[in-house]
Amino acid sequence: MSELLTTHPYNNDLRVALLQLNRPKVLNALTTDLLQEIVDELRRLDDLPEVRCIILTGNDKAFAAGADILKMSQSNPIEQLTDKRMRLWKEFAMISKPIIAAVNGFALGGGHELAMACDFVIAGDSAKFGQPEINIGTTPGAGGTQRLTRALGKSKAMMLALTGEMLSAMDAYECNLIARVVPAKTLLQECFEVAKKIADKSPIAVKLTKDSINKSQELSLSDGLEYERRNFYLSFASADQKEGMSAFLEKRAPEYKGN
Ligand code: CO8
Repeated sequence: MSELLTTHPYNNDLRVALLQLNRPKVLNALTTDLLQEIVDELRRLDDLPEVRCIILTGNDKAFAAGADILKMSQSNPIEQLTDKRMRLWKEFAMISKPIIAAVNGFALGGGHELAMACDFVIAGDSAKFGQPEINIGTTPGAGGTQRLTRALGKSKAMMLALTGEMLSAMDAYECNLIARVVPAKTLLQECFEVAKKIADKSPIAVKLTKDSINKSQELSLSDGLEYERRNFYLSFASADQKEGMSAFLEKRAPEYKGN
């Protein structure tokens, strides 16, 4: 059976795709094969014009509890260096459609890094987030010192990564690591409502907005502002921009075609 369950469409809405990790016995621990499956599926969905937003989730107990420790324990530095895993993380970051991480239960180590690599996180109220690599004699390797520090600032990121402590969903929300906390039982439905809102927008504008915000994590403010302005200008080349503004002026709902 596949390690990745794909339900497409979600809730009979062709525009929202659900990807579900499926290694429940090991709390969705991430292997290279699973990461490859995730990336393959995301690329397929990125190419399907009807899909406007993607939800990535786990199960009630875990989004993902990290890289697979059994597999990792048998690994050596050269294997790690030559493994395709790091390329897969880069490919994950190249997906142009929005990806919402829907997190119930544990999002730890590589699992937390996977959630942070998504565009935003919505969590059930019993979710737990952390970088516990320090507990097993190693250090984060897929963004846990970089994305976490950008999200929380140095002091909180340092404390979390050095102690291996977990953050509750509410703590993660209060320090801006995640976008929303909802009752655990309604997590997917709440994510779907958010995904539908995104799906209603112009796919071109969504793509440009995602691109500009992601660039803000890497560029200086003046370079980022310049980048943003160019994406703003570019949106005016789309029929969707004409449709959006006409619909507003004509007091009707826009019909975006993604061109
Ligand atoms: N890898 C492999 N197996 C795991 C993992 C994991 N990360 N996490 C849990 N499991 C397994 C357990 O061994 C157990 O298996 P079994 O039933 O055969 O004994 C099963 O899942 C259930 O787990 P527990 O019995 O431990 O469940 P608890 O509810 O008691 O505890 C915890 C849940 C607290 C989440 C606990 O399982 C735990 O601490 N897990 C390890 C968390 C961790 O250290 N994660 C970081 C791993 S290192 C990492 O992610 C580095 C990333 C670098 C880049 C990533 C590239 C992919």
